[in-house]
Amino acid sequence: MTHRRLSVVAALGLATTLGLGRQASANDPAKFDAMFTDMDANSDGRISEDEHAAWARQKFQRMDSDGDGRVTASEMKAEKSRMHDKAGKNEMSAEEKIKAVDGNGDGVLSREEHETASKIKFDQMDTDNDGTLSKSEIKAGHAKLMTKRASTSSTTTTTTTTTKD
Ligand SMILES: [Ca+2]
Ligand SMILES: [Ca+2]
Ligand SMILES: [Ca+2]
Repeated sequence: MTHRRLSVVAALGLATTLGLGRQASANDPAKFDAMFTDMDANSDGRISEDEHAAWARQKFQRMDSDGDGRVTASEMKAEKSRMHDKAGKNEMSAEEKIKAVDGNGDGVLSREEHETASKIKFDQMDTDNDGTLSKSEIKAGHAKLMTKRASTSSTTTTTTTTTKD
């Protein structure tokens, strides 16, 4: 009797575990909340430009494991796996992320380049231009910025205008 009941409980437990396992992804809401709380130093529920800059600096320092003030693609990847952050299907690779903000094109992210990029990111995410980021602004912005823009090529089509006299 008791044996039978135990196996039913075990089967239910297994089903739940499997179901939850499939849900765990990079867009984990609990992970997002933790990140937001981390950024929101004064806990007012909004991220100011200073809070965002401070958080970005911290993130840079975490990624820069050898402390030389530059983040390579492999340092970026190592930090990602330390955080158990799996890349989304359409997420840019570390190389692509660096390339997007690599001002001098050396394939390495400098502290200044990271700072400039995070400032630009802040402005892009602040869609209502109130100088702070709400939770939903970050959520929307993060998803947009980290995803490969498939349509970029269409906007860069060269217009061949032949000027005739
Ligand atoms: Ca705040
Ligand atoms: Ca480094
Ligand atoms: Ca805003």
